[in-house]
Amino acid sequence: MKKTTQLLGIFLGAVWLNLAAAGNDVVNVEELDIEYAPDAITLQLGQTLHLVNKDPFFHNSRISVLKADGSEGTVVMKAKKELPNDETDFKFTKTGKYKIRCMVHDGMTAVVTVTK
Ligand SMILES: [Cu+2]
Repeated sequence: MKKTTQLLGIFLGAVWLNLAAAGNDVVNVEELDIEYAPDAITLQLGQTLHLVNKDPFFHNSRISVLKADGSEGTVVMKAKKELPNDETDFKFTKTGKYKIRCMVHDGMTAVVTVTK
């Protein structure tokens, strides 16, 4: 009986984790055909940006602060080589606008708006 209870606890824990992962805590962005899809992303503080490389070659995404004049400021996530099917998670710590840029594909960018 004790073992059954333990197993049930583990099972319920796994279900809860799955539900949490499938909920609103994650915002998915695909890297496909040398574009970010979507390329305009809004997420709330606390949510995780989840990048998935769906292309058969690598990307190298960097995230920086997007300034009012359109230029890029402080880098908040250093460029990271993402092989096919690689998944990258990033959590923003401040509200504002950010730019995701692939360092190997000119013009492959996305804008992220982080709200409260
Ligand atoms: Cu790329």
